[in-house]
Amino acid sequence: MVFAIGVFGNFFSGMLHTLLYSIYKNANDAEVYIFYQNINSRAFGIVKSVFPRVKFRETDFNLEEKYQRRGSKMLFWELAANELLQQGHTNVCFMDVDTLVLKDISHFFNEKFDIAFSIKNEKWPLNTGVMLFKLNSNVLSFMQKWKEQSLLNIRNPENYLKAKSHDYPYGGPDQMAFHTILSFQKDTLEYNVNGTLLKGFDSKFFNETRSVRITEHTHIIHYKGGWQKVILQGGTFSKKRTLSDSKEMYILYVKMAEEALDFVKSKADVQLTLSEFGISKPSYLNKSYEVNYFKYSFIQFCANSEVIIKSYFNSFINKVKKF
Ligand SMILES: [Mn+2]
Repeated sequence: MVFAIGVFGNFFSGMLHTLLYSIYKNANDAEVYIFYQNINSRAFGIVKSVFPRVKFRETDFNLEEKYQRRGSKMLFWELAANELLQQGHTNVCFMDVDTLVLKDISHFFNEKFDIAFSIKNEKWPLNTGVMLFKLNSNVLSFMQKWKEQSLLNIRNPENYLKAKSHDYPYGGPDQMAFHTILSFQKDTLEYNVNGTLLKGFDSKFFNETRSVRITEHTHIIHYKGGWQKVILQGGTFSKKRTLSDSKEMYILYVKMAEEALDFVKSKADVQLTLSEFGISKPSYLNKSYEVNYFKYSFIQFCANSEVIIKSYFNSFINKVKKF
């Protein structure tokens, strides 16, 4: 099987070495393809050189155009699906870069489906961050249709607002498109779209987006949305995603990022720090990864105060401007 990952821009590229290392460590039989664009960091260059089995493919979409940029994931995925099938690959896991692989997932391909997606019982039931595809010409047509519908949602201002609104069950233009094409219904797991069989799996298996305990079912964790601030900016957690709910997953990520850094440094024989990947180990975690809650509360307090002070400052500036 193949893991296919699209990475656009320097910001998210910082998470790549940890993901690649997790695949190397936990799913070593898989092949890996990276489709990337607009990444020019030194760290990325080093990462490219230390995973010789990983295939890196630079794309040249017109990402200066904002609609293309917003739809970059679907552009990457459709291109990747076409190229991978041409090269004779059929079983492909497409995934975001903000993920970690904890276990081999190839056995999921024994199930009957053309496309496997994840669902959960929440306001936004679908999440397209990790999906499994058995590539064939039907599936490629599906992906083309899905890409086109996503780009339509991006270009249509009304749909774009709906796609991101908390009042609708989508959480993004490509998820909205997927919803529409399937005529998705919460309690239906199997769909047939022009001969393509789509099957929903509980998100706990290969697209765990929630802050929960890691179990024997957890194969891939998807550190989506609110996590990125935490991981990439060493920040603090929110009311919706608390430190106590997230602790196990967060410590796993920080440990894996450090282990991955050591691996990269030893292979490339260069000096490199986690901060070059935009990742920081927070000061409230000690050497053995225990949380110092006193420190954490203080850091959270400072972060909140900063927000409050900034908003006071901005309103003050605005008043002065008006005056
Ligand atoms: Mn993601």
